[in-house]
Amino acid sequence: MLKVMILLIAVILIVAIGWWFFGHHQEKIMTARLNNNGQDQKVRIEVNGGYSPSTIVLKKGVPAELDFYRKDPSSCLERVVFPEQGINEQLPQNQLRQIDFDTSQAGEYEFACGMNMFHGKVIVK
Ligand SMILES: [Cu+2]
Repeated sequence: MLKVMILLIAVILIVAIGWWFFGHHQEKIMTARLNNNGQDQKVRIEVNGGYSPSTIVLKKGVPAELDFYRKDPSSCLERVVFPEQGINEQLPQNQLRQIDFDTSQAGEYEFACGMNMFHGKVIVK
C-alpha cells in the first residue's frame, strides 16, 4: 500500500513538473502594424519575464522595426539574439531598443535571450 502511495505521489510530481515547464507559457501572436501607407512596419515587444508578444508576424518585403522594451531587471534578458540574422543586441532597461529586421526572405526566425532560456519567433510571410 505504501509503495502504491509513493508511486502515485511520484507520478503526480512528474506531471506537475512537466506542466510547469511546458504548459504555462502561452504563445501570444501579434501581426506588425503597417505605417506610411504600407511602406514600413513596426511592432513593440515587451520584455518582462519573457517576450510579449512572443510570436511576431511581419509582411515580407516591407522594412520592419522591432521595438524591444525591457522592463525586466534581470540580466538574463539583457541581450536579445537572432542567430540567423547575426543580431546580438543589448537591451537597456526601461528604454526602447529599435532593431531593424530584414524581411526580404519569408520564413520563421527564432530569437532568444543571451542564455537561450526565453524564446520568441518572427514569422515573415
Ligand atoms: Cu536568459
